[in-house]
Amino acid sequence: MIAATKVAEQAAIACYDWIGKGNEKLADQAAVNAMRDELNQMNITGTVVIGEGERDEAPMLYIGEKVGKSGIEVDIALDPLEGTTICATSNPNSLAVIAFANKGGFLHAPDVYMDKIAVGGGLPIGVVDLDNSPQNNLKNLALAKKCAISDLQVIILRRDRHEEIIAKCREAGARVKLISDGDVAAVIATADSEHTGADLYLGIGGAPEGVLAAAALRTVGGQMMGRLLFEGGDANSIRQAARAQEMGITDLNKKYLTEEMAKGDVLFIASGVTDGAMLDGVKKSTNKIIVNSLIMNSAEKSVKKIISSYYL
Ligand code: VTB
Repeated sequence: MIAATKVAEQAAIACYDWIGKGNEKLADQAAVNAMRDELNQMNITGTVVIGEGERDEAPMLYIGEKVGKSGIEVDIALDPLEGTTICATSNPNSLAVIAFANKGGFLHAPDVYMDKIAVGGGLPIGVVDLDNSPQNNLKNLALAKKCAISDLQVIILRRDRHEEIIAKCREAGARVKLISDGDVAAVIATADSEHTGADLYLGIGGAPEGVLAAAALRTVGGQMMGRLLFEGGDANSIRQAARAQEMGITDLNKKYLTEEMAKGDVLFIASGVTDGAMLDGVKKSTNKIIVNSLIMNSAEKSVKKIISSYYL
């Protein structure tokens, strides 16, 4: 587990020099290089199933890439820098993220959008549902949490496509927190709603990020639902649907539950790049660099926070 943690830590540290520098691409590249180098030090036979993109588009950490020296066979979902724009503009909640599962543990989600809903642990199964209205979800969540809807905070990506659900949540009386980017961090925040104030995540974001978020929620018994979106009817959406079918997805309209996106034993690690609700970002002093990580282990049912100092 220490080696696995170092993979995320080193990706986060590699971003340090790019925080606030306005260059998403170079920030991401630094994270990818560091994560790949560390992964290749591990005694695993790893296959990237959620990665930086298709082989011909992403030279490193592409879907299907083999990593590690050799050892136990694992599938890997990763995002070396989740929130490249956040990092480039020095805003909150960019993360280096990686998750490990047994072979076949992760949904092989193509790089399309996913409609998502997520809540943290300790709630009745099915308390919220992707197919319910925001009003009904908020009503049921308030009942389960024994609070008023006005006590609930919903996190939603600030996008035009979300205007309607934002309005509906506000009409129902909930508070809405709009974020510029980074829905993996937003979903993870629901796992610790007492501290983060995040009761519900709603909206459309990336499908690979959805699988990573599900991997995190597994440990705390959180609930997430996701449906892949192949909208538009244009050449691109048709190509994406065909690619999803190639990747083994037969029902393009399926509503995936947490365990269907990340099943079996899952180890999820996120290291903070910039300061956020759950994790502090990377800090540097004269002689050391400090990085904070969250380690969620579904087999142990444990969540650990590790602060590492690497001396320069
Ligand atoms: C989504 C979200 C990510 O980028 O992929 C978003 O899941 C991109 O959405 O967390 P748009 O195409 O609407 O800009 C993130 O916010 C950051 O990678």
